[in-house]
Amino acid sequence: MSPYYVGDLEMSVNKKVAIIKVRVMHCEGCAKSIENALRLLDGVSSASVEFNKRRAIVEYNPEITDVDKLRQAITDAGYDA
Ligand SMILES: [Cu+2]
Repeated sequence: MSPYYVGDLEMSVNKKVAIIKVRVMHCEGCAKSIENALRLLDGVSSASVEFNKRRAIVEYNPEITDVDKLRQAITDAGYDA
Protein backbone atom coordinates (compact mmCIF):
# COMPACT_ATOMS: atom_id res chain seq x y z
CA MET A 1 0.00 0.00 0.00
CA SER A 2 1.32 3.42 -0.82
CA PRO A 3 1.79 5.76 2.09
CA TYR A 4 -0.92 8.32 2.46
CA TYR A 5 0.89 10.30 5.03
CA VAL A 6 -0.05 13.93 4.55
CA GLY A 7 1.84 16.15 6.88
CA ASP A 8 3.65 16.74 10.09
CA LEU A 9 3.36 20.01 11.95
CA GLU A 10 6.05 20.80 14.44
CA MET A 11 4.52 22.15 17.65
CA SER A 12 7.56 22.08 19.90
CA VAL A 13 10.61 19.93 20.45
CA ASN A 14 8.63 17.14 22.05
CA LYS A 15 5.33 17.51 20.32
CA LYS A 16 4.37 16.99 16.72
CA VAL A 17 1.06 16.57 15.02
CA ALA A 18 0.76 14.08 12.21
CA ILE A 19 -2.08 14.13 9.75
CA ILE A 20 -2.48 10.68 8.29
CA LYS A 21 -4.87 9.75 5.52
CA VAL A 22 -6.91 6.66 6.24
CA ARG A 23 -7.86 5.31 2.86
CA VAL A 24 -10.64 2.96 3.75
CA MET A 25 -13.01 3.29 6.66
CA HIS A 26 -16.71 2.73 6.59
CA CYS A 27 -18.35 4.43 9.52
CA GLU A 28 -17.88 6.34 12.74
CA GLY A 29 -17.26 3.00 14.44
CA CYS A 30 -14.17 2.48 12.29
CA ALA A 31 -12.99 5.96 13.20
CA LYS A 32 -13.41 5.16 16.92
CA SER A 33 -11.48 1.89 16.64
CA ILE A 34 -8.62 3.69 14.94
CA GLU A 35 -8.64 6.39 17.61
CA ASN A 36 -8.50 3.78 20.33
CA ALA A 37 -5.65 1.92 18.65
CA LEU A 38 -3.64 5.13 18.33
CA ARG A 39 -4.28 6.23 21.90
CA LEU A 40 -2.82 2.97 23.21
CA LEU A 41 0.57 3.73 21.67
CA ASP A 42 3.42 4.99 23.80
CA GLY A 43 4.17 8.60 22.99
CA VAL A 44 0.70 9.49 21.69
CA SER A 45 -0.90 12.28 23.68
CA SER A 46 -4.05 12.60 21.62
CA ALA A 47 -5.67 11.10 18.56
CA SER A 48 -8.78 12.04 16.70
CA VAL A 49 -10.07 10.52 13.52
CA GLU A 50 -12.27 12.54 11.23
CA PHE A 51 -14.48 10.06 9.48
CA ASN A 52 -15.82 12.49 6.88
CA LYS A 53 -12.33 13.62 5.91
CA ARG A 54 -10.81 10.14 6.12
CA ARG A 55 -7.91 11.27 8.20
CA ALA A 56 -6.33 10.87 11.60
CA ILE A 57 -4.81 13.74 13.51
CA VAL A 58 -2.32 12.50 16.04
CA GLU A 59 -0.34 14.45 18.58
CA TYR A 60 2.81 12.57 19.51
CA ASN A 61 6.23 12.84 21.05
CA PRO A 62 8.82 12.30 18.30
CA GLU A 63 11.36 11.11 20.86
CA ILE A 64 9.14 8.16 21.70
CA THR A 65 7.35 7.27 18.50
CA ASP A 66 7.20 8.18 14.82
CA VAL A 67 4.82 8.33 11.91
CA ASP A 68 5.72 4.84 10.74
CA LYS A 69 4.57 3.43 14.08
CA LEU A 70 1.38 5.47 13.96
CA ARG A 71 0.63 4.17 10.49
CA GLN A 72 1.52 0.65 11.58
CA ALA A 73 -1.02 0.87 14.41
CA ILE A 74 -3.72 1.92 11.93
CA THR A 75 -2.75 -0.94 9.62
CA ASP A 76 -2.71 -3.42 12.52
CA ALA A 77 -6.23 -2.31 13.43
CA GLY A 78 -7.27 -3.38 9.94
CA TYR A 79 -7.27 -0.13 7.97
CA ASP A 80 -5.07 1.15 5.18
CA ALA A 81 -3.04 4.21 6.07
CU1 LIG B 1 -17.03 0.97 10.49
